[in-house]
Amino acid sequence: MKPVIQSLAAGFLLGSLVSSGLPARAAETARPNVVFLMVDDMNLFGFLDQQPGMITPAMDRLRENAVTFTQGICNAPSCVPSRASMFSGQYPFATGAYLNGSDPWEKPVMDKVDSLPEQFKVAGYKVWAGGKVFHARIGERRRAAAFDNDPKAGGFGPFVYAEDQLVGKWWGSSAWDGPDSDFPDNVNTDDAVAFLDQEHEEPFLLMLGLWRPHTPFTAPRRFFELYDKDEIPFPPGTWSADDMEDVPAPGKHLSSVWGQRWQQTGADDPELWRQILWGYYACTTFADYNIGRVLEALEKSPYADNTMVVFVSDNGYHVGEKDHFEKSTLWSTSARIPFAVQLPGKRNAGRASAATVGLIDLFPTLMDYCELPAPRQSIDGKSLRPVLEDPDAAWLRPGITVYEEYMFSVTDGSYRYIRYADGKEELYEFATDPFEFTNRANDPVLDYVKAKLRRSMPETWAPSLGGREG
Ligand SMILES: [Ca+2]
Ligand SMILES: [Ca+2]
Repeated sequence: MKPVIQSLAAGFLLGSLVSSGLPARAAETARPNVVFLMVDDMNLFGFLDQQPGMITPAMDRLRENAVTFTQGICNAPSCVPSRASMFSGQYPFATGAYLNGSDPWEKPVMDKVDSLPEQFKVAGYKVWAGGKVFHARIGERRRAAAFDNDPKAGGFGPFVYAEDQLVGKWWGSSAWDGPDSDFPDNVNTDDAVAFLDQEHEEPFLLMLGLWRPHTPFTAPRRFFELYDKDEIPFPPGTWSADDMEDVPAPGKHLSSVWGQRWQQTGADDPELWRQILWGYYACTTFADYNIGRVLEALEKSPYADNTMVVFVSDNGYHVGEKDHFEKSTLWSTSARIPFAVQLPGKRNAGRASAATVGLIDLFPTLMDYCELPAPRQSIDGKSLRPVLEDPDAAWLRPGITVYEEYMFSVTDGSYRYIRYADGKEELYEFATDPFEFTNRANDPVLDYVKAKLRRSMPETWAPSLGGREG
C-alpha cells in the first residue's frame, strides 16, 4: 500500500466520476478496472518493428496512449506454459510447466497456486473472461473461483480451405468468405464490448484472449484484400541461408520442431513463403481490428479514465528466421512480444521503456495497482510500477525465457545468452547484430557478458509436467 499514490489516485478517480456520471458508491474505491488483452503468437511486425505496409491502426493508437516495453519478453515461448507462468506469477522452472500439453492447472504442483483472476475475485473485483485465456484445462472449482461468467472460448477455427492447405488444415492461408460470426474472436469481442457497455458497481477485470494471429491463417476476406500478396516483403535482413551454421545441435533441433512447415514452405519456394506471410499479415490486421473494437468501446464507456489496459502476446513468432516458422525457440524472435500498459488517465502516454520486463511481472504489477491480496505461492516477478510511472527509470532485472528443463535464455537488453541442456551456448550482441546472426559464445572478448548473464540461471529446475515440443 502506498498512501500518497492511493490518495492521488482517489482524487483522480473522483474527478473522472463527476464527468462520467457513475454511481456515487463507486467512488469508495480508487482501484482501477483492468482490460487485459492477449493476442496469440503475435510478433513485433505490427507493433514495434513495423513492417512496410503493415496495417495496424488500433495498435498504433494504443502505443500513443500507453507505455510500451521495447524489450518485453515471454517467459516460455509457447501458449500453455507462457500463460501458466503469467497467471501463476511463477517461472516455468518453479512449476515444471514447460510445454504445451503439460496441463499444469490440473497437476498437484498447482494445487497451492492461486491464479491471477482468482486473486481479483478475492479482492472483490468482477471478473469477466472470453476467448483463449488459460488455454489449459481448469477444474470447476478453479473456474468458479476465477470468473464471474462462464467464459466462452470458441477455438482456433475456421480452418484453411482444402484448396489453400499446404500442410493439413492448419498451414496455409485462406481469405474466409463466411460471416464474421464464424470467428470466435469476433463473437468474444462482441461480448467484451457488451460488457463494457454495461454498468458495473464493482471494479472489474476483463480478460479477452484473441486466437489470432495464431494459425490457421484464416481471416475475413477483407483483411487479405488489404494486401497485395506479391508486394509483401520477406522479413528484411532477418534471414540468411547460412545462419544456422554457428547454432549448436539443440538449437537446430528447436528450429526443426515445426520442420515440415519450413521444408515445404521455406526458402526453396518463395511463392509459398509469401503466401504464408500474406496470411500472417492478414491475421495480424484481423487481430488489430478486434483490439480496436475493445479499445474504442472502452474509450466511449464511463470507465475510460479509470481503467488500466494490459496488452501482450503470449509468445513471439518466426516467419522464416533461423529456418523456422512458429515459436518454441529461445531466440529473440520467439521471446520478444508486443507488450504495453495503458495507465489510468493515460499517464505517460506514448512513452517507451527499454526495461527487460516479462509476462512474469504482470501478476505483481496488478497486485500492486489493484491492491490484490498476496497469493499462497511466492511471486517470481516484480511490479512494473517504477518503469510505468517513470519509463526512463532503471530496471536491473534480466528478461528470462525458458523452454524445456535446462534450456535457458536471457537478455539484459544489450545481449541475449542461450544455454541448452547439454551446456552448449549462444551469445548475441544487439548493437552490432540485432537479428542474432552471429553466435559469439566463443568470443573471449565477451566472456564477461556471458559470466554476468549466466548468473541469472536458476539453481534448480522443477521436474517437467510433461507435454510435447512445439
Ligand atoms: Ca501462443
Ligand atoms: Ca548464425
